[in-house]
Amino acid sequence: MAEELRAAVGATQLLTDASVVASFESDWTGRFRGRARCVVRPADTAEVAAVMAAAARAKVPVCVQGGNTGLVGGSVPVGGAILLSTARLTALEPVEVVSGQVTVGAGVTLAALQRHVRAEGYDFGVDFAARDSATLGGLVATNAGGERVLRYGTTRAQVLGIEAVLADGSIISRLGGLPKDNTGYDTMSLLTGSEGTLGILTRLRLRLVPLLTERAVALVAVDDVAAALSLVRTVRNRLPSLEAAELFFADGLALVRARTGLSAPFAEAYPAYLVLECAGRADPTDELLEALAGSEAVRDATVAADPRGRHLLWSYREAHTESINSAGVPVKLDVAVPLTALAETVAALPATITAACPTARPILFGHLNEGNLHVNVLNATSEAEAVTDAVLRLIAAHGGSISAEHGVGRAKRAWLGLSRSPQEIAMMRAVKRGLDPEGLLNPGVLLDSA
Ligand code: FAD
Ligand code: 2HG
Ligand code: ZN
Repeated sequence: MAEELRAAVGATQLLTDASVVASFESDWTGRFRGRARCVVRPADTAEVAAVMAAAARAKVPVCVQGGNTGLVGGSVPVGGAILLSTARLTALEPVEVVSGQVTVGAGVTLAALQRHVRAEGYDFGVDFAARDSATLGGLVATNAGGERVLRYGTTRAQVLGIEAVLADGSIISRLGGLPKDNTGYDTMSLLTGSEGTLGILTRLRLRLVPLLTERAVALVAVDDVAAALSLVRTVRNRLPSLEAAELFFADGLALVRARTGLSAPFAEAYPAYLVLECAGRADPTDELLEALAGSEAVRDATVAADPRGRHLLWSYREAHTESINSAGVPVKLDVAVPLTALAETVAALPATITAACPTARPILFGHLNEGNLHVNVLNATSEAEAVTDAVLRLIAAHGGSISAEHGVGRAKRAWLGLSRSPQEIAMMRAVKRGLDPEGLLNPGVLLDSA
């Protein structure tokens, strides 16, 4: 096996030293840990295919890892799998200006893609705080959402083509970038969000959006979720340039301030806060100020249009994940409910969580317009399963999804049946069996290995 892997990627790209391999064996949050037999770092699709063919011959599982910023344990190897790192799949092809598309390697980070396409007057429709490490392969494999879904949709809406290696080592490649192409089943969409269980993504053809440099960000204090929803409705109706509406609460703000040293945004403390961002060809600041002035939901607000000021206001929101982790390893859940049930769900969550674990300290925040809540629970590691079960059942009872944007991974596999019917799960299993009959790709992620 080692000989074949060495032949596939070259001796220097097969890593077997235990201390080096160990750095690939745990996740960003510190919640998941596994074991890999080795790490391989292929340079292109052909090398990935050679690795997969060797693994298939030896019936050894392969775990795919991009930036390892995933939050559901999907990039952590188990059972002595080969860890395939996409760190060297970093080709950035020239932007095709006429179509507003680009083809990139799966290991390109989101920040590198942003720099590349912004130089040509384009932007990418998905953005979030892990941009410096998260890779495009990871974004597509998890169908990442982030902060601009309100305007541009999730990663799936940006994917126009994929090159990937299947479990038997064969290659599928469709990078032509046709926005309209209804020829049979949508295989690209199937691979999107498949969390490394159906194929290893090696190259991606992406749709770009116009680069909008005139931006205004508002940090707004509100009383509660109902007020936040009413404000977003008002702003959205008046300003089609709205692209982000992010929600957090007083306890999250306190954690962020303790971690970052940021000052209080307002003289008074409020129960809830929204970050709103508008972007266009003309400076949207006046329009945004007018919309805020016209809404009774606003208790206080501050607006910035210059890059430093905008970055500062975003920090109150984007520093949540890191600040929570610095206070302890949380039980981390990513869920969505219909907007009509959001206020009720937010009200019910703390009691539901403390009933499952009396010491628990829940921190909620999220992407308001999609009803996407990030439920982080500190001081609850010993009761992680009970807390997870209680939260996910509450979400399902409100017609929600147990997995909004981070995926199922290893973290939520056992609760899949709360959001998908037995018939749909049987269909997923049939697809997995058809494409990966030996269960070699990311076993135990999304579906159990059986
Ligand atoms: P990894 O963590 O390496 O892998 C994630 C999953 O994708 C695994 O199952 C892995 O096997 C699979 N995978 C990775 N690359 C490939 C490939 N080339 N082919 C096949 N499978 C592959 N997510 C959001 O959706 N929205 C957010 O707003 C958001 N914010 C975040 C903020 C912070 C601070 C952090 C730490 C994470 C955040 N995330 C967010 C989660 C995470 O960044 C995303 O899920 C991201 O898409 C993962 O990319 P990655 O390269 O790190 O993937
Ligand atoms: C975000 O929106 C990410 O910042 C991370 O999806 C969420 O830390 C989390 O729970
Ligand atoms: Zn998020």
